[in-house]
Amino acid sequence: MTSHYDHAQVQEFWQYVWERDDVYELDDDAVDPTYVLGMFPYTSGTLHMGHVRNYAITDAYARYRRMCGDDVLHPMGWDAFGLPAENAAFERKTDPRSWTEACIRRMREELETMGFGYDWSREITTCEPDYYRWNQWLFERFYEEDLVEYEAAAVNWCPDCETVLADAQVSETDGDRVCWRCETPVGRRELDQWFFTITDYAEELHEGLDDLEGWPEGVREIQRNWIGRQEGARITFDVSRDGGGDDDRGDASNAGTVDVFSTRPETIHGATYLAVSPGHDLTRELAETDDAVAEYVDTARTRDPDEVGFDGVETDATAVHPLTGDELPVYVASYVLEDVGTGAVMGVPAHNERDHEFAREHGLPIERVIRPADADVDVETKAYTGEGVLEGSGEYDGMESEAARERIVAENDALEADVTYRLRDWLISRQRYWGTPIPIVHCDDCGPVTVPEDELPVELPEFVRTTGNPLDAAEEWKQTTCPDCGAPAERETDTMDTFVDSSWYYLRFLSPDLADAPFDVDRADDWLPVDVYVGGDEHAVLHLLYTRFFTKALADLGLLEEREPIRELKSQGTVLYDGEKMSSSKGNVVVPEEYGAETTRLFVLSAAHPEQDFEWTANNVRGAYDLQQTLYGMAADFVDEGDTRIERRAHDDYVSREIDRTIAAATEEYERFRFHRAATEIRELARLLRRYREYDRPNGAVHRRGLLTLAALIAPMAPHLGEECWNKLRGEGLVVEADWPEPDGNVAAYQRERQLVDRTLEDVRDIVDVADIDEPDRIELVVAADWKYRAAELVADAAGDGIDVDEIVDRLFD
Ligand code: ANZ
Ligand code: ZN
Repeated sequence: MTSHYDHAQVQEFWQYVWERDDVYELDDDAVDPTYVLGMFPYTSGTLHMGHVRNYAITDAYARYRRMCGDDVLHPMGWDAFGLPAENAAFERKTDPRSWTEACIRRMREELETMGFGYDWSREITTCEPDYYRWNQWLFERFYEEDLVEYEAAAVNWCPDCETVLADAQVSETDGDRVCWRCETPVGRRELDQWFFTITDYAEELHEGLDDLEGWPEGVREIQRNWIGRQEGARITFDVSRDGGGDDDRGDASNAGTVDVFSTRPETIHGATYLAVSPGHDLTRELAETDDAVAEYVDTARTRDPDEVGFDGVETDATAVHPLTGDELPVYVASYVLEDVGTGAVMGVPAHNERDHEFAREHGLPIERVIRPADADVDVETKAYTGEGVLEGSGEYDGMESEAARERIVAENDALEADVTYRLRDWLISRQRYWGTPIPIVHCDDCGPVTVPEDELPVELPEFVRTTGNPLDAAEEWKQTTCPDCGAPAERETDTMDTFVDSSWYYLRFLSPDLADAPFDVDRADDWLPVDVYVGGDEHAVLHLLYTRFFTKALADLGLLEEREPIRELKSQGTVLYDGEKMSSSKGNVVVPEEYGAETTRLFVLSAAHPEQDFEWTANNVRGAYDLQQTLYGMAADFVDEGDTRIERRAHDDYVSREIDRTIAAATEEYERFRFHRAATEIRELARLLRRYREYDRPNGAVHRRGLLTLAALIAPMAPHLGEECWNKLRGEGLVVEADWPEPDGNVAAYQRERQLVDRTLEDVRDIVDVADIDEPDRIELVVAADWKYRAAELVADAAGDGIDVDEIVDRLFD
């Protein structure tokens, strides 16, 4: 008789028991617990398949470690600030807080349905003043440490709504960038905004990547590119102005010097012009007296920053080549980026593609100074950017470019070795409501002043519906007095980028209720870093880079010992559906009604390695469902049958050793996050145990141990099923709190023996052509003391009459 596994009832029951017994709560006194974290979800209102996979992975690992005897920290919280809540509130005539709270309730329920084992006593929600006050507090500590800057930066501006638009609020219509609400073409505007100077840590962020051995190389490479460390030289050019080109005025004024950054300083003899960005100091100076420059700067500024053309304007300034003394024209050009390097370049058209384009456009000379190995290369048509031998470079002629690169820098005062980074400072200002208010008061006399610590948090005022930033409209909230001089002053109305919230949330889980600090520093020294962090690889840069930056900054503030937040990082692959990324719009497939929530977990874990993409198919889900039914049915049958054999025979030893082998193999797979392979081991053992039972009346102790092993091994992936089987077999205790199984015997010795048997079997089959030997027969064969002889006998049997067993044995063992 088989009992049906009623998943709904089973899930509900064990979830109740776990909660009643607080099994997932971590004691604050724990010493160095294993910290397992999944990227906390944005409170969109519903879990999608990516979340389920993410959290199934962390949950399985957390449960595995717990059964291994570790204290485990496995918390959950909500990334609750951000524009979507504000938009939803605007559209649904509610407010972001109510909307977000409703989302959290629903999502928490969904997580609970899945049976994930979180320590909910540590739940955090970033939009709560209890949480975001620490964003403000940290902002102020950063401010004191000069990690905060207030500078003009361009924003998207809708002239009709008179409001700043986030990038996500800019739509593309026929190549035009328009406002998402009124479809007016979007312009650019300069506003003073707040930055974290992450670039102060560029070198450490770059260098530290080499040591992050627990991170996927792909993610490290993305960060490396993002940081964009480049070695090269800073080269100083004297620049002078010829006041309009009229000789008789004779008042050429010295405009000073311009530094350029180049990764190829050895090409300096090929420089035929100098170009500065529209935002460069020299440009500003030139624009005062040169209308053409002023006009060019105006048009360049309103343009979309992403579309780089090779337009530019020649100026009346002249640069002196520091090595040859030649005079070079100076241009203002928008392809020279203001915040890259020094915001100025020496133009080497023969060896740099962009300079080549610019030179062609403006009729500038192209002078080859590196001879490529391939004589056919013509730098008039295309820049040659490779290495080669120097020519047209005076005393450096004939040198290899790589060697000359260092030499030229070492031997000339105008050149100095330098490093630049592509990484920009982190603009944290958002002209939106639903975020952490930046704790600043603007005073006419004192400038920006930080809000005193004892006045934190600066809480958000009530939400009002407006097209612009509701904080601008909150007059009463905005008007305040200057903390320094007491004069009337206005609050900063920018809020923080939500990536600030997620940069340190992993720390808040250590002591979520702490009232006088963002986190308990002693516990942080003890519990950190995060041992395993799992999430989507779309976070390879922003979030994961900001978190690293925060950790280093906090260490420099004396709050942390660790300088890296995450030891091991796992980026989970995508769940596909008909070849596309699975999304909520594909229907409610997260929790298939007929199979139950746990089937989903088991399926996403057993389908593929966590880092691999896989296809969601009804068939494969069915496979996970069947495994559940099988394991449950086996435990139920065992209990129902009762009557078992006590005496022990040879093949019982075989099964016993197979149980040991499975434990060892599955443990290894769990260690390496290869849950899909652990599932395969489990399936195989289940198959063996079924045949064991069919073969003969099984030994009760061996059989029971096998079934308990299955319950324990499946429990991290399918905890409800694990509990149900465990409970059936033992009648007491929880599998979540059970010890991870250990082999009874010597697995290594047994492995060798098994290999030997397999090889012998093959040999036998080489001699006598028979079909595959059945598993039950093999069981007997393997466990028998005189197995070699019996192997031969068996094969002979299978092959039929006329074969002499002794002859086979002779041939096998001589
Ligand atoms: C002269 C030179 C000669 C360069 C040469 C390269 C090759 P990539 O090209 O990605 O390796 N650069 C420096 N500052 C810049 C700015 N503000 N805006 C635009 N371009 C800038 O990046 C390094 C090169 O980018 C630098 O090396 C510089 O051009 C250019 F045969 O200097 B090079
Ligand atoms: Zn003041």
